[in-house]
Amino acid sequence: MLSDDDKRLIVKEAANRLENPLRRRLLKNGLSFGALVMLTGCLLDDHQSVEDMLSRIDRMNDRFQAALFNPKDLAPEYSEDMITRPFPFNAYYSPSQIRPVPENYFLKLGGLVDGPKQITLAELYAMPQYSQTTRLVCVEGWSAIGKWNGVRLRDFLAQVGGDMTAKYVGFNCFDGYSTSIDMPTALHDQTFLTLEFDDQKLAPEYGAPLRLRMPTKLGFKNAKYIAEIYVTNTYPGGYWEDKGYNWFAGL
Ligand SMILES: Nc1nc2c(c(=O)[nH]1)N[C@H]1C(S)=C(S)[C@@H](COP(=O)(O)O)O[C@H]1N2
Ligand SMILES: [Mo]
Repeated sequence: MLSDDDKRLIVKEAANRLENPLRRRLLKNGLSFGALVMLTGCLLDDHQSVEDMLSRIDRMNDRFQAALFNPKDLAPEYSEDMITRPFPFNAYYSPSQIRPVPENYFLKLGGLVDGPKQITLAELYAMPQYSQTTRLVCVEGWSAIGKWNGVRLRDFLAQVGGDMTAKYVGFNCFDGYSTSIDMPTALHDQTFLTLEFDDQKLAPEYGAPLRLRMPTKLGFKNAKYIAEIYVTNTYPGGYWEDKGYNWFAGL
């Protein structure tokens, strides 16, 4: 049997895991032990069921954010005189550890894709090009405005025969990094595979030769040095997501 103290601790931990906007919604009405049991369908009578409940809360955060995401809402665009120079570099390692990607670069394709299994940079440049001047927001507490040019991921998926009814698009990177996004975000107007930063070919620190850029998601979802893109219905996770960062990571 759980003591009242145990129950209080469990509710507290659950509340900590909740992220806005779900957090605001649930805490407004007071989050009780009974409400948690009902909400997650977990009995909360042993250690394992508490763990299950907490991971269900993580998925609930994602679902709630996904439900609120309006694929037609555009993130703000800025004028070019507002671009942050120099633009910050960030990765899970220091700048001295940046390694150039292979010279004979090509992008691999995997999963639910009908068309080619690989794509060259020339083929990417041949697709319709768009530009965005938007703010990149890092969870570590900084943000910066930059200009990125490239192709819409939506156009790209159409061209390579990606299954746009699938749930996820995953990204594997040359530096061992990985991330994944929901299909509605993949199809959003401002979700780009970018080839240029500040009207120049992407520099090594900013993800050369190809990076994902989405102003509707936190910085860590914006994969640099993309080696492979795959389409899947199996939850792919990612480098930070597997360490407990919120997967949806919407802005
Ligand atoms: N391949 C790869 N992509 C990555 C990262 C990384 O470590 N490796 N870091 C992410 C994080 S946490 C942020 S904030 C942005 C930073 O992009 P920037 O270096 O262009 O500012 O890249 C994201 N994409
Ligand atoms: Mo970040």
